[in-house]
Amino acid sequence: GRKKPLVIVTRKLPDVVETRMCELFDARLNIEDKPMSRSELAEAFRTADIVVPTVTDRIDSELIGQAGEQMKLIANFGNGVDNIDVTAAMSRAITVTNTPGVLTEDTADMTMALILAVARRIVEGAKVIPAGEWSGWAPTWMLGSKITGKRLGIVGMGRIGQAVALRARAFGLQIHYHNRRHVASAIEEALEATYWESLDQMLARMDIVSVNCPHTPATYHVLSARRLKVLRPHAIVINTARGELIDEAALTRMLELGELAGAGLDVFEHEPAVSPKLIRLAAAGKVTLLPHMGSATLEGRIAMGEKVIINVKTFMDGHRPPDRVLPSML
Ligand code: 8YV
Repeated sequence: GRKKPLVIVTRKLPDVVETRMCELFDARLNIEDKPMSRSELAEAFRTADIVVPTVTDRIDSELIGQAGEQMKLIANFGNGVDNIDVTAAMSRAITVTNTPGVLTEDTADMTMALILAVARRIVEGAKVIPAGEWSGWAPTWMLGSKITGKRLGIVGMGRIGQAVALRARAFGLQIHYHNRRHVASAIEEALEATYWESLDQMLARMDIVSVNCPHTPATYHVLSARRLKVLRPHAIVINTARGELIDEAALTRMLELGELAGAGLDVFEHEPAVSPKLIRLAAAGKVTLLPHMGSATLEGRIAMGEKVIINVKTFMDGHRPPDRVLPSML
């Protein structure tokens, strides 16, 4: 029969995904799950027909420039494609796909979890009993801030932003959002969501702000030092999207100075490095820090793998893969 395409997968994926990949493709897996070095990645691009990278692989123009003639598809295991120079891939006629839709709910759940954790001091509280430090209930101890009735401002009202809004509604939060455009009016009405064309004007009025947009050149530091200053001192900031969306140093400074009430961060500007200042703020109960776990469910990872497989298979069959990413989408 037809020669199976060589598919190089850069990281360890769930067993069921790897098994299926081996049935369908000539798949080269990463059994030890050590991230590939730069030269290993370059070698992959020289030899593979298809590469399946993750957020931890930087697929820049230099790497794409080294791709062999046979290299035709980058099937990202992940939704965000900020790790890939999509324009450079296009110019080499390499198709790029991602895995949208299947991590929406899990990421929105984690956003809600961080809102609750920060506002209700869950992480701080959870340390008390194991530390043997609980001497009993007291009326004014461990007081957080009420969620119900507060204003949530969502920056980026795509699939994940809308899923956050849906959850937040059930908690009695008032939904506000900034986006390039209005969402469909039926959705806006169902969520009783208020659209803000001006991000600054929205920020000035919010109790909680959650960023849920992709990281692109246009959204880099969308919460810049200047914009963070617009927030009121009781506001909390949540990020389950990408670290680059927020000026992390400026955010940290404001938290240290008490110019913001708290933050819940699942992503960072220089992952996996997290500044000692942020870690100190976590120890002081000001921020909750999670290690990029937003989409980390077994079901979600398997669904992401299935998406990758469908994209690869469709592409190999000579059709347009369902989750093709175009530079115009970024
Ligand atoms: C993963 C994510 O952590 O899909 C994304 O954009 O951030 C997460 O699902 C990662 O991207 C997998 O490559």
